[in-house]
Amino acid sequence: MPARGVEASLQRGGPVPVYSQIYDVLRASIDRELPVDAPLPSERELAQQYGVARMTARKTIDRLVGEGRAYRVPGRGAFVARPRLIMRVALKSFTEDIRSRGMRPDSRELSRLLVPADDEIAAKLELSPGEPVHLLERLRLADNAPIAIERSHLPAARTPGFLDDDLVGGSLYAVLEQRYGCVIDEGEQSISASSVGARAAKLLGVPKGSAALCFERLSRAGGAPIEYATSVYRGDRYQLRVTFDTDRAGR
Ligand code: 16G
Repeated sequence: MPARGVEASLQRGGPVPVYSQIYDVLRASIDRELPVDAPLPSERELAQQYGVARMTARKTIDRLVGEGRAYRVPGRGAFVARPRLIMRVALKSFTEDIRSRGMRPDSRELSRLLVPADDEIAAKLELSPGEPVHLLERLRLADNAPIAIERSHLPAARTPGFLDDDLVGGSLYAVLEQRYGCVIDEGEQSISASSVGARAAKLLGVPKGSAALCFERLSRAGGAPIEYATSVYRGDRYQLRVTFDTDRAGR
């Protein structure tokens, strides 16, 4: 584990949030030094050692747990997890994904707003509640058929002028890269089964209650969250493709 005094090497107020820097230190320890089932520092220890709020320490551990690099035992803390098979879901944009299937992607914008982040969105984007975020909601189409409804939340501080952007070519990721210099290089995605509600059914052109896949994706650029998105995909039109890999070295 990092020696005491390491907090001096944290860069506060820089482009990489303190939370991400602590995560990097812990992850390096897990990858290089710590055996399976070794205890990780407690939230209290991390908070003291790095001079951060316990909430920040908890988020760091949460991320390691979410990635399968650590596991929690109630009342005892967090421990190094056994390496596991990882399904790599490529961080493709909708545009790239649909093109790679030989179809033509398109979008219909449903709303674009500047809103204060609620507690959940703020936590995901590592903002304080109430900080401004851009919300973009789109109906996504492939060969003119509705496929998904996507709601993207972007930190407004990193995307100034987004409300006026014309989203040339329809790709959000292209705009993030070309206009804001944010290249998405890391992310987490969870997928769950669901059914479509009345509004989504109408937009997607399917009966209410039809099967759907729900995606939740947090994407980072340069270590900091740039997009938190929730999407509902038609279960009858969309099949998820993943590549399968034994991720032993890069746990
Ligand atoms: C993907 C992402 C979505 C992102 C979009 C950007 C999922 C479930 N969602 O659809 O979060 O906003 O790509 O696509 O993978 P675009 O660059 O074509 O707008």
